[in-house]
Amino acid sequence: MPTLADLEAIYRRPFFDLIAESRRVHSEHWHDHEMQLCTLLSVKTGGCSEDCGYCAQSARYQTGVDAGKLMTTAEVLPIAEQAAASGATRFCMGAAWKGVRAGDARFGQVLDTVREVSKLGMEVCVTLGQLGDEEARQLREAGVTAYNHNIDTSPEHYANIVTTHTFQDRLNTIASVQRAGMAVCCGGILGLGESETDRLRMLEVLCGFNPPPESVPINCLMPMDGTPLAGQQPIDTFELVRLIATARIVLPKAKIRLSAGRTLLSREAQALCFFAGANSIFYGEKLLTAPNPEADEDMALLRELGLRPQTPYSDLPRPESLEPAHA
Ligand code: SAM
Ligand code: DTB
Ligand code: SF4
Repeated sequence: MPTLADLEAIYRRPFFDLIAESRRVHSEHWHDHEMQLCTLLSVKTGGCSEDCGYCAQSARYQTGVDAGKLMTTAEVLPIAEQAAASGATRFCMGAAWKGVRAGDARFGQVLDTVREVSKLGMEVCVTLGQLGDEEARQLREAGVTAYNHNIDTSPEHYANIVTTHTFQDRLNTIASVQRAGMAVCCGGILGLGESETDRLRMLEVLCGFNPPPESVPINCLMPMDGTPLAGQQPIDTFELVRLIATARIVLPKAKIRLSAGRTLLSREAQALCFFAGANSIFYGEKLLTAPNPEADEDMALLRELGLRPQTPYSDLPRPESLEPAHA
């Protein structure tokens, strides 16, 4: 397991040496020309009890995002079908909740939705906040492939950003997800006023997971009006590429997702991130509340770079319900 000093040494290498090495590691573990395309849907938007300082969906800040109701299965299904038809390989549903409890009617509704969406052939990811072993077991049984729960920053910086739950709460949820046998999707945000060392500490924590995360979203802060972090400056592209390259080297089997913030990056900056090892993006014109590049712009960029969408489940066990029936 790399120490912080190991991570610093990798991260600080001359830029071209760093990205040449991350590209080498990438080619050893992945099909060079594949990109995972994940579509996001906010199934329950806004009104969240938590005070995450970057988030437009916290009820504590005047962001202009109103609290919505949980979408029904019938509302979600056509959107998921459309995502599958336009080439998405993973469908990720997010809810602005502190967490979920087994037996709660709204959690039951999410389970029903997962059961239906998982029949469409895409990988199914959900991000619902904190959970325990029983909730994780039920999600797994309903057909969830991966659970997204980010640590977001270093353990040292976390309390400057969120006070309504702790870094340890995040780790506890991730441990329940792992015990249930779901893949863990866990990463963070750059641009929260953290130092480069904080970013590497975040990677150090991710490297300590057993097993390591299946996917690692790297979000660039989308500054949200009304939140405490509304005035943050965008992060430097070379710092972003260095972090992606370092993540690729130390987490060779994880999908590295260039997540929120691509609307703030040029096509060339995105290409550099892909070269350095990012092999997954959010696909579709909306994230949860924030904008994302248009789907046809992204398809054009992939074509330009000679990249193609990754087949669902190409590196994960396929659920029984999707196996071809035996005669
Ligand atoms: N409530 C759940 C939770 O906190 O895990 C799920 C939804 S939450 C919006 C999922 C993730 O989105 C956060 O952990 C954070 O990494 C990312 N995110 C939220 N707002 C963001 C922003 N303004 N810019 C970049 N990433 C953001
Ligand atoms: C993740 O790491 N990024 C996504 C997903 N997991 C759920 C969310 C990005 C949210 C960006 C801000 C917004 O849309 O409100
Ligand atoms: Fe709520 Fe999640 Fe936003 Fe935090 S990041 S305020 S927990 S929706």
